[in-house]
Amino acid sequence: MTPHLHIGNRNYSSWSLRPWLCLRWAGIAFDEKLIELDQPGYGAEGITAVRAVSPSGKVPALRVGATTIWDSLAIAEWAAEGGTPGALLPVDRERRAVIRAACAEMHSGFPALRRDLPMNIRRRCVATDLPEDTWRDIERVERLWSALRAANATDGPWLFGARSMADAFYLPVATRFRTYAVALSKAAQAYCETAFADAAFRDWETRVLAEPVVRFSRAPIDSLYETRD
Ligand SMILES: N[C@@H](CCC(=O)N[C@@H](CS)C(=O)NCC(=O)O)C(=O)O
Repeated sequence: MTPHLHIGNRNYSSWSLRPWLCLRWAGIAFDEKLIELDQPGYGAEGITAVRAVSPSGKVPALRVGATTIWDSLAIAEWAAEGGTPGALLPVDRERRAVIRAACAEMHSGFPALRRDLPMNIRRRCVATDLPEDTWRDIERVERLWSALRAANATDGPWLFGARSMADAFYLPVATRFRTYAVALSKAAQAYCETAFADAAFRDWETRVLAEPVVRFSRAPIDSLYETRD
């Protein structure tokens, strides 16, 4: 039976993009079902259509037969275990653990970056007056990317040389830096360009750009920093 991935709006839902990329990169066939997030209950895990498919009231959720996997990291791990060997996690045990550490840091961290630079793939603006905690998050991402790129430069253009689960977890962050015109080091910018050229990401982005532009009404995602647009 083909797995169903329930996702939120492609323009905004970074948590949906991550496992979607992992499934694609792992070569796993799946159907996707989009749920509009700009609905009553948003932000309170109270959207009826989401609650019908996800016990946490949040997307993504992957339905596999009678099983529901309701978290992006768990879906990514499921894809790594059952998809093309090595597509998301390498054979080397320590390397796998470090990739998982990078994914876990994203999954459980960077609250200020998420608050002040929400994913908004189609938008371009300049973020101004960012507070100190947001800059700390940005600087940590830059340090992480630079260190990984320096260590893995000879193995390929992704964070760990070859493309891995970590790239799916940080690709939405690359789009945030682009959306809000965050200036990056040369190495970090080159990494972003690699990510933006990925065929699966381009497929997602093409679909974002083909959607009618409707401003999100239940959170100020489309109006942040508006006076400086
Ligand atoms: N830890 C979850 C986070 C999922 C999440 O926050 N999803 C957001 C959309 S990007 C959501 O469904 N929000 C609905 C709500 O808050 O009501 C994961 O990794 O999958």
